Amino acid sequence: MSGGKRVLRRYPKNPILVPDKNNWWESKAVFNCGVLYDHKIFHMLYRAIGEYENYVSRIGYACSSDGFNFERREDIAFTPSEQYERYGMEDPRLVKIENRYYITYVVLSDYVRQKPEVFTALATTTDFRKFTKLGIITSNSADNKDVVLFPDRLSYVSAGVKGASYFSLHRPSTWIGSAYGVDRPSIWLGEGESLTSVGKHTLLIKPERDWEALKVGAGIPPIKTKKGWLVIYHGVSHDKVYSAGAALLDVEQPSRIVGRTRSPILEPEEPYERFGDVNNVVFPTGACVVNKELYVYYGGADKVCCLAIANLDALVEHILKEG
Ligand code: BMA
Repeated sequence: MSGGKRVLRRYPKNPILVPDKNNWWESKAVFNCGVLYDHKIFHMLYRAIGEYENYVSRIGYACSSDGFNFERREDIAFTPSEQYERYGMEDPRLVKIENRYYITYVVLSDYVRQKPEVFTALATTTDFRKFTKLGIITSNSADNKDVVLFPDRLSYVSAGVKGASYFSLHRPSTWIGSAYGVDRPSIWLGEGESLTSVGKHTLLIKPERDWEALKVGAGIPPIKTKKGWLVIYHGVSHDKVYSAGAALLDVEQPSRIVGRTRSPILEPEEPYERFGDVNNVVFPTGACVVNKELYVYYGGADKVCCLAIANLDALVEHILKEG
């Protein structure tokens, strides 16, 4: 048993959200949820599947006062309406920036070319009822998903002038080869003047161990701790097992990694993680800190939503100890 498994513990009553057979658009699978804790309410947006023929994902909303028991809204919260969303909206990640909630979500699109491609889009809301869609934020031909935004702008001084940048993590799958310095899809740090334009990209986390050998992708939006930005990401092994690892980035200079786990902090073990629409998947997409505890929300086997909890300080120490 790795040390990480003792740090992040599954909620014993997992899964916390399962498909609802009586509601067509979420009758087959509900998974990969973004969760945000604000004013004592846990807001959740989750990916929902209602049919396997076209496998179009829609997004549902649920909320909770304790983080365990979620009450869902009957109607689809956030539905494909734009040309670029017509094949579905997947894996919402939630973050609050300057009093607005922002959602990054994956879209499968053929609007740029004839063949469907993977992009990430951005939307914003203040009440989880009315959403404003801000369009695609990733570049063409990069096959880019797992985009998470940092919750704060970070200040800098350049040539004596003060400024602040928005940061994100993203995973451009086609950025591999000698020109990119990496041979497997990796996590990059994006920096830009606004949330919709990224001017600078830095290679951040690339696959290093067997459990993440095939590719890595950011999971939760980074969380600021005293020892650095906490990043929880997924890694995929050669036999397509999705596990979760963690890293810490320097608070002021997030391109500097100050710690990273060698072994997963969570890997598929329970039946709801091993058997589903895609077997052997734990896929973290949301997290919140409540009374020094870190609640990590993740998808189990592309079928259900689950929760695991760690003491935040203990997890940070574990990451620093691992290297
Ligand atoms: C990734 C995404 C996730 C999914 C995972 C496992 O590429 O599509 O939505 O949970 O694969 O199938």
